[in-house]
Amino acid sequence: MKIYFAGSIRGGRNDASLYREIIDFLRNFGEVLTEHIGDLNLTEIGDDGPDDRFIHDRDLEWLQSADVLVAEVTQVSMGVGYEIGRAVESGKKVLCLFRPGENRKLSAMIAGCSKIDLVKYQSFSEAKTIITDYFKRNFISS
Ligand code: 6K6
Repeated sequence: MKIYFAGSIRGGRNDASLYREIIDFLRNFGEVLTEHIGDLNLTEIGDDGPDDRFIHDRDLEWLQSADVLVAEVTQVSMGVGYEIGRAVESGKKVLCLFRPGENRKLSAMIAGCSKIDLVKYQSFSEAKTIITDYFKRNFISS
């Protein structure tokens, strides 16, 4: 099972430690291709890595090879939105995790897409339950 985790980078790193926790938990279900998204040293401005064309092409290759995209969509990110759209177009399974809050409204293009499984939550412990149920329902036959 290959899992592509998507979370904001240039959109803002406020949730980076939550991404780390989710990635660590996702490892119980398969190989997470995008562990770097939970790297607390990765900042939105860091640009000492590979160039943007390389990042885009490499990440899309990983996305195409994945069985499922799990996206944390609370922190608005163009890159995450783009990855979700590409995954939906490719017929991939997509789970989006969103923490509702004051002044936080999810884009209608994610909230309104019937091909996306969208689950609202508040805590990491709730996220763990949601992820476990999702993988059991979709990938683990009883
Ligand atoms: C690093 C530091 C600043 O910018 C970078 C770019 N490096 C990236 N490395 C790996 N994946 C990336 C990078 N930039 C964007 N992505 C992909 O888009 C990831 O898979 C994330 O899920 C998503 C984040 O998009 P933005 O728009 O928030 O950057």
